[in-house]
Amino acid sequence: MSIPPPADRRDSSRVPPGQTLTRKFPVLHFSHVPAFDAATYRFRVWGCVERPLDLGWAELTALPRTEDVSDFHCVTTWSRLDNRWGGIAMRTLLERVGPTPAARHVMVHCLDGYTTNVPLAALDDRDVLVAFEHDGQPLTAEHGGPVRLVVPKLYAWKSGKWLTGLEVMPRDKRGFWEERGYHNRALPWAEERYSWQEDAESTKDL
Ligand SMILES: Nc1nc2c(c(=O)[nH]1)N[C@H]1C(S)=C(S)[C@@H](COP(=O)(O)O)O[C@H]1N2
Ligand SMILES: [Mo]
Repeated sequence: MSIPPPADRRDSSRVPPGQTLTRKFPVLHFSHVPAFDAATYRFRVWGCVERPLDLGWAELTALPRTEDVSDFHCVTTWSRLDNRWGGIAMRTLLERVGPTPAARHVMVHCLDGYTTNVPLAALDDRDVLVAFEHDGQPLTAEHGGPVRLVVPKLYAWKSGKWLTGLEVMPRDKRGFWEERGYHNRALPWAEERYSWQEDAESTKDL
């Protein structure tokens, strides 16, 4: 009897083109880890929504939780499989706020001033979480703790760390990296890394 290889070496069908697997969990951000203060923290959802949210830390962390296992692909070419994220399902939040008919895109806002844009349709997926935990442990500060967004089907720069809010918009607008040469849509399976690769469809609402 032979010992089976680890899942991440066995299953190359789960690794998008141009990506390499890692079992580590690299840390990437444009600046420093921001100071988090639960006493002053607010989580807001505003813009094209019927019922805007403005929650303190205790209120946010009291919302119903779920877990989901997904793969994480960074544009710098590492992929990490089977991340078990724990947090609030984005669909739960979307039900609460009720996007209006005009809602099309979302700007993700973070404590360090980082922003990133995603189509509302990309957030409306069962693997999208407002996460507090990773692989059974509270998120470390360097990985966005205590709270980050996780959008596994897009390159990792769309998963804002130290999440503070979601601005629901009628049109599209580029976030931090999208303004600096990264692809507006960022689908790993299509290798949408850089803005020079963009087509009309991926920028149609800008
Ligand atoms: N707030 C914030 N979120 C961020 C970033 C950042 O600079 N600030 N960097 C992004 C980038 S480029 C990547 S690849 C992932 C990395 O997440 P990790 O450090 O947990 O691996 O976080 C994304 N989220
Ligand atoms: Mo990144």
